[in-house]
Amino acid sequence: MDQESKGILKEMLGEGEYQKLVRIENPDLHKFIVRYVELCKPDRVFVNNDSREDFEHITESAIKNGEESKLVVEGHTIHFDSFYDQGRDKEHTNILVPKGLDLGPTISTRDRDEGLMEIHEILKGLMKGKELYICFFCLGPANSEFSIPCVQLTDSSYVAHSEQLLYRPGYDEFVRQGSSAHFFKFVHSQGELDERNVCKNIDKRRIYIDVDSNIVYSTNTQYGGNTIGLKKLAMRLAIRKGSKEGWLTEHMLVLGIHGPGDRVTYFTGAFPSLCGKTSTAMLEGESIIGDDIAYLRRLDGEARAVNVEKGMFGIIMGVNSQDDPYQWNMLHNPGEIIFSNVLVTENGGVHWIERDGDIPSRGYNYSGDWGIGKKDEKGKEIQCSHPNARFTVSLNNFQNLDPKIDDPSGVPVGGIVYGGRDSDTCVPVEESFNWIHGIITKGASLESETTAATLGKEGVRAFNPMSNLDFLSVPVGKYIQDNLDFGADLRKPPLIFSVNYFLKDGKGNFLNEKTDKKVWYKWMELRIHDEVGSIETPTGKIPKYEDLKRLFMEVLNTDYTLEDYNGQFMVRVKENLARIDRIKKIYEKKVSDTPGILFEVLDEQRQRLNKLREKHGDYVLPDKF
Ligand code: SPV
Ligand code: MN
Repeated sequence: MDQESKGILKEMLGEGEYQKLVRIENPDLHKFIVRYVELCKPDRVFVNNDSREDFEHITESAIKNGEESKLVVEGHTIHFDSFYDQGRDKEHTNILVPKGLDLGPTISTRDRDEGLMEIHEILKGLMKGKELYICFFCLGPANSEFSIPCVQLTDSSYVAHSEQLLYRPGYDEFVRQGSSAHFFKFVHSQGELDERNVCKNIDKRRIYIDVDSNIVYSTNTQYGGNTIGLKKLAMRLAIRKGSKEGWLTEHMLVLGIHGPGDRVTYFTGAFPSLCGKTSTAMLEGESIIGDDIAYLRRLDGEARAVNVEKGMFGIIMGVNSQDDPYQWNMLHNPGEIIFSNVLVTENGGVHWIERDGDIPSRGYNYSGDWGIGKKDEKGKEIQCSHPNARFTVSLNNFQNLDPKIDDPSGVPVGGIVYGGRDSDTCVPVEESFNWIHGIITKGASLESETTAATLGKEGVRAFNPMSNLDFLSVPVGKYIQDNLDFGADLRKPPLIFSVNYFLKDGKGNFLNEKTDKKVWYKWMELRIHDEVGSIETPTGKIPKYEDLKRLFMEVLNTDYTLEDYNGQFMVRVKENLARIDRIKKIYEKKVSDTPGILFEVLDEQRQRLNKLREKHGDYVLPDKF
């Protein structure tokens, strides 16, 4: 580092923090820090070297600053985001694109020069009165081909605390890599806060991703999905990096399914929000590696996956003792948990939508003092907790954590699962014919029906390829091609499946129990090892009745009837044809770089379905194949 930068840094940081920082011999890092400390003007700077005292400084600051408050159970705290800051702000989350780069109409972008000018204007003096936390992390396991070092600058102790729970520490990795480190950088400021310690200037909420310099900026927001740099913001940087280097960043859980004997077969799975991703990752009797983001690489001709994170920022709505035993136990034991946007009861406990027990008649929530019947400005009733209320916890707190979570070479991927909310088209579980067929008809064709918990109209099918659309930073067609290429020369590509937990009968009743998914995963596990047969339909391979009957008895101790099977696995030709039309139209109209093979594979599927329709009509039972 040149003398001038050193001098400035020492003055800004004070001797103790300066010494911690300069142990990392990386001039780029120092310049970056000088630049944003000078611009944002925090009162103090804290450098976190991952020591116990430094971790404690952050957790204690969160309480002292009022960003979190202690709850009655040891280790539990509550954080609130502004009433208007309860989810990802898609409108103001933009990839900054230099002139000439076109990512297509489905990706939200902004001119790079304009965006950088605006965000630097917003950041001017924005940390006045605050402490700036400089924290180092590692995405993926340490000392591994997967690792990406990251530095986070934030004036929010809640964000720093959340990241401490969610990501692997990275200070030592920065020291080790010195000036050779290529790292992602995040600058976050929550901006001015009101008397409730929530953001005041939501109109200046911006999340800008500069893929050119690998810097992400986030201002005037606290909600984790907008601020926790290493989560969805880093995903955009990693997707671009992977696209250049030949690996994938996916919005996927990683799960170990326990087969016969001691066999554990690993799956990754992509599901849009509120489609059963967490409950799948937390399947009883199985083991979790991750619930949200995975990197996939080809190592020695094999697909391998890691969890990018080491903790969970989980949706709490609907968690109950019956369906979610692991989450329930974790949430009801002492341990470090940050609850966000749930109801705090009068005795310092918490409550949320669809938790066991009665809803307390009053308490405190994201709207302030709350009582049953409270309404918002538009006259809409405010529920006890926000539908997107969450808990943040380290995966170490779970009894079902898989021992391979930190394996530097990841876990081998036996199967990949794509699932959306679909009331009338896809069968509960189906295997694709091969990698290309799976990527195109399952991943690239993924849709999900909107729910009451999301904004906008209910029941509208939203196109969401690989459930990754919100996070793409390369054109959609290029991303599909990267996925196709990934499987091309693997020794044994993972099998690709679709699942649908939301199929309904004509009267609007669900055709499956929530627990049925346990059986689907055991069936897929056996398919991967070729230990069970299947039936070929025009859309893929479905289970045979006898196999499911046996598995339902073994896994759930229930009698699975032929009537249930027929209702669930009937091929819905008409709806499948309509789906192909919808997907094709989107790719034709909105994705100018769609790989040609996508249309070929969809056309072949259409022909198979038309042929079946000629012979057997629109609704065809499995015994016809
Ligand atoms: C999701 O919405 O997919 C999440 C939560 O995992 S967020 O961090 O907001 O992206
Ligand atoms: Mn997610």
